[in-house]
Amino acid sequence: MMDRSEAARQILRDNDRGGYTVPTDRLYPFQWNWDSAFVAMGFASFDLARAWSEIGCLLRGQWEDGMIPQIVFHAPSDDYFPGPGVWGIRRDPPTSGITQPPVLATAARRVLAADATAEGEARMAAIYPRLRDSHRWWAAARDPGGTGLVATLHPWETGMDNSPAWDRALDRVPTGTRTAIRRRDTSHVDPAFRPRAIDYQRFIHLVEVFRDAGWNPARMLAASPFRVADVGTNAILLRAEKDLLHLASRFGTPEEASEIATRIARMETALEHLWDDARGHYLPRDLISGEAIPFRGSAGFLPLFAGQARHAAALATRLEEWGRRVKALVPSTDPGDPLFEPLRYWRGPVWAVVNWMIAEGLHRCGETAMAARVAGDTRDLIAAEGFSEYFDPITGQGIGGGTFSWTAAIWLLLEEGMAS
Ligand code: 9WN
Repeated sequence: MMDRSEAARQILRDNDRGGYTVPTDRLYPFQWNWDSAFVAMGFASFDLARAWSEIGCLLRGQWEDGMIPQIVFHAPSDDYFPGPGVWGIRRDPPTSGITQPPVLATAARRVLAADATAEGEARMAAIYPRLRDSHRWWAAARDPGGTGLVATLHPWETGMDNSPAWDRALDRVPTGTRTAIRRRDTSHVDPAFRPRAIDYQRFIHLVEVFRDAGWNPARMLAASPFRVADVGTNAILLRAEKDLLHLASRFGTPEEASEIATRIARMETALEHLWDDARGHYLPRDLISGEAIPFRGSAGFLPLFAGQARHAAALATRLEEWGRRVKALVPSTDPGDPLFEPLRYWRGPVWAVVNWMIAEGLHRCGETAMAARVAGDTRDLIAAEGFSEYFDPITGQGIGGGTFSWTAAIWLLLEEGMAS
């Protein structure tokens, strides 16, 4: 039998479509933004050229204003809805018109660390301006008021699509659509494990609002009936800004470095405002009502990934509590929450990528025992069930798509151990 690490490498090779990787065959036949960032880090452990090309292919989809889209449609496929026709964006390659959590600068820094050669430096020098522009886009398009928190306009942008965190905020989104909804996901995996029909109606309604706004960032921000400050996206962006700052000292100008440092200081302060003492967790905020969303999810641990150590001990205690209710950490929803559903996509299951970021963050913030536990649980799940899309935290069963690229990548990253 092939050893698990070789199997992980084989999945990345099998999901390669010529320079970029699909998340998994058929269910997701295009290149996804944050999936590719993790995949690039995974490739960096055995194929540096391929790690760089993963990033390069994703950047082929970058818009002139700096946005890196959620999906790049490099080649046609009927296996996924909504395809390029629904987005109606005429670009080459076609893309979707929203984004996803910005892991890319963090990934690029890690790939460079693995490729400390003149060639690696040259590749990074070419990529750095693109990363700089994408972070400027986040600030200009999603935080024009300079609050230190970026807005997310679609649940797909959070990467945690149907999390209970968005239930209330989504109530404002009408369910009517002009587009016929022809889902393909439910023919690839059990519909009980996927978002519901009504979720999709709202997801597509939002796409239509943005299409009507001509994909103009200011008009989208003003018109969107869904506008939240996602803890995950903001924490990942803060971490990415720190990695970009590191890169700027070698590939950018002093002015750029100070521009990034200014944003970092603002974000560090703003992220702490999402901490809720009574609930002992970082909570997302509904930016339309201005109120905190009283939901405890796995994203609430991600400020640790950004190096926010202030509440590390409290968060480790919370994980211990959750760990008494489940077999495997970290469920995407608090297992004591009535909305917890262990099998339905982002409403309960464990995701290896989120676990890796949480473990990395715990380690970075000095909670090394809990970091080892989260990393160990992740390895055990994959060792027992294979490279599933996600896992039932109660039983450990692997669910969703099999042979998943980012799960394979995380196996390889866990092999390398935690950054010191
Ligand atoms: C929509 C590819 C993506 C992940 C997301 C995950 C899921 C897409 C979908 O799959 O989202 O972007 O159609 O369900 O929620 O995090 O990037 O793996």
